[in-house]
Amino acid sequence: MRIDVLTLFPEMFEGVLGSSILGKALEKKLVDIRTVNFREFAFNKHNTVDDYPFGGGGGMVLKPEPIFRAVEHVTADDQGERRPRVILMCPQGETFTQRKAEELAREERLIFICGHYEGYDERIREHLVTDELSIGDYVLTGGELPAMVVIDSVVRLLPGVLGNEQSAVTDSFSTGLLEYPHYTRPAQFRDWTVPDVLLSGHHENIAKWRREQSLLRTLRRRPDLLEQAELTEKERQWLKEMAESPESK
Ligand code: 4FD
Repeated sequence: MRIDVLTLFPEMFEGVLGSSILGKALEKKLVDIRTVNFREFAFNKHNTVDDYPFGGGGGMVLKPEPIFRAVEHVTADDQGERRPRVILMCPQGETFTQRKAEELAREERLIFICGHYEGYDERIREHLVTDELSIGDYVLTGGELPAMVVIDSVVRLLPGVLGNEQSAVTDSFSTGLLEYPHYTRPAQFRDWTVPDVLLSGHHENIAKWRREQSLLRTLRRRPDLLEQAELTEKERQWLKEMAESPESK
């Protein structure tokens, strides 16, 4: 996969792209990520990339020319085939989810546009962008952090990026339930012990306990997820009983 990021602040990406699993993925050439400062494509006297809004009002608006030119620059050698996804990070976009990460991970090319202003000239949205994404209902100073969030979640899904061990974690997310509680040594820390079942060595009981904990945790924290989750009829019935009787399990 190749990812181009159009930003006025390429230095913001250095730490994130150079560290941990993303850094390893780049080193191993499992993904090629390039940042492009689109100010380099503002061919006017002061290299301005923004301007006052037509019709008045506060704030600045990102001009179309530098963004269009930067996208045309990074796609200049493209062979045609599939048109790359051009993703605009903005609070009014579609909410980003694991499902969307899985969809983007199947692409061979992604282009991110990160803005810092009140908005983008609407012609960028209409004639350049294929996807508008938001990482959640809050406003940040720029689209860079949201783009890094999306890139991280997509790249970790690419073949070879995670070991087998960790890729199982993704599978458990796709069941649509929250994770069960994890414990490691020591079996007793201060006054706090680990649930007996986890020390029993009884794999069937452990699997049953973990499934119940996942179900209960999802019921209490994210009941909205239960509608989409893959549950047996027995599990739905059990959850209904748990929801009705507050005796905690
Ligand atoms: N929730 C997000 C994305 C960008 C952003 C910006 C219009 C603000 C939050 C266009 C307004 C860009 C998000 C930059 N804040 N700030 O994903």
